[in-house]
Amino acid sequence: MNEMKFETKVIHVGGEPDPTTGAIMPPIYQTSTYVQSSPGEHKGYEYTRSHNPTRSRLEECLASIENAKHCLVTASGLSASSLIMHMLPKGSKVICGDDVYGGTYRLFSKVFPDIHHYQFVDTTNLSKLEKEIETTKPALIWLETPTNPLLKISDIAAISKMAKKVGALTVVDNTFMSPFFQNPLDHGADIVLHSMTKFINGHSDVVGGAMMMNSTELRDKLFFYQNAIGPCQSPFDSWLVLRGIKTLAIRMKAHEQNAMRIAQFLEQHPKVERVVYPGLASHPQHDLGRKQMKGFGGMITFFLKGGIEESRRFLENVKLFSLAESLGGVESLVDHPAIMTHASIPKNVRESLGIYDNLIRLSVGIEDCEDLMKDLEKAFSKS
Ligand code: P1T
Repeated sequence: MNEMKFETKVIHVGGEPDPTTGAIMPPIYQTSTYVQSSPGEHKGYEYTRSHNPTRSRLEECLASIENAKHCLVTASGLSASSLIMHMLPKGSKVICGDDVYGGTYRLFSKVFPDIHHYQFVDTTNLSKLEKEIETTKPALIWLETPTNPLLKISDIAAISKMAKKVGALTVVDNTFMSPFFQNPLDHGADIVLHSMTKFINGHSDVVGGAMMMNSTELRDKLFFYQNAIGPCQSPFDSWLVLRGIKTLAIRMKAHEQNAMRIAQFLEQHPKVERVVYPGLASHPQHDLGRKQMKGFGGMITFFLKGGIEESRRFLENVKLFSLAESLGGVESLVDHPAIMTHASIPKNVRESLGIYDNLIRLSVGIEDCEDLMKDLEKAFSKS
C-alpha cells in the first residue's frame, strides 16, 4: 500500500469495497457492541469504545498518509492531547512551545499542572532550547509547527535529535499543515497529533482527533488510556472523515494557492501593518519551512493598522469570511485570537508572545480568490 502516492492513498486505503455486499462506500458500523459465539470468541470486535470497523478504516488511511505504522482516532484533538499526558508517569517534565492553540495552553496550564510540570519556551530558538533540554531533561517535548496563531516554524529534525539525547519523546501537532504538507515522523518525531476537525475532515461538520506513531509500544500504551478513559470517535463521524479525506490533496493545493495570493495582497495593503505567512520570503523561518514542509498551507495571520476598534469594524464587515472559531474547512473563516480562540491565555502572556488586539487570523478556504479579496477589500474600507 505504501508505494501508492498520497492522492491515491486518501481514496483507496481504508476505502476498499465492502467484502460482503460489494458496496463501493464503506458501511457505517453504527453499533455499540458485537455478538460473541462463546465468551471471548468474537471477530476482533467486542465494544465500540475499543474498536469499530468504520473507525479502523479511517485509522488505516490516516496511518498511511502520515507514513506511520499506527494511528488512533479520538473524539477530538484535545482528547488526543490529554491521552498523551495521561500516558506520562506522574511528575513528568514537559517542554512545550510558547505559541500553541489556546485550548492546548489551557489543558497544560489548568488541567494537568498538578500531575506534570510544564515549561513554555520559544522552540524556534534552537540554542536556547538545547540548553533548556539539557538542564530540564524533559520526558516530552511538545511542538506545534507552524504554530497557532503566529505561524512560527520549529525545526522538527533538530529538536527530535536533541530530545532523543535525553530520552525525551517528541510530539508534533501537525494540524495546520495536514499530512499533505508535512510528515513529522519522517523528521524524527515520535508522535504526530492532528485535530481532524480541521483540514483532514475539511467540511466543518465533525470534531475529531488523531495520533500517528511508528512505535507499537507507544500505540499500545495510548490505546490502553483511550479505552480506559473513553474518548472514542463515533462511527458516523469516522465515516464523515473518511468521506472528507478523499479530497484532502486537492483541497490543500487549493487552500495554498488562494492563501499565497491573499498573503501577497495583504502584504501590499495600506491598512495592514504586517503579514505572517510561511510562503512569504518575509516569514522569519521561511527557509526552514521550505525544507521541512511540502507547501505553506492555508492559514494567514496579519496585524491590522490600529487596535480593537478597527479590528471589530473589519470583522463585522467581512461577509464571505465567516467570523468563527476553527479552521481548515472549504469555507473561509476569520478569527480574532485575543477574544476568541486564545482567550484562555492570560493577556500579559498573550501580549508577550505578540498576540495583540489587532492580530487577525484567516483560514483561507477554496472559494474563488478574487471573490475573497473583494470581500477583504470591502471590510478594509470600513475599518
Ligand atoms: O478542537 P479540537 O479538535 O479538540 O482540536 C484542538 C486543537 C489542537 N491543535 C490545534 C493546532 C488546534 O488549532 C486545535 C483547535 N483549534 C481551534 C479550534 C482554533 O480555532 O484554533
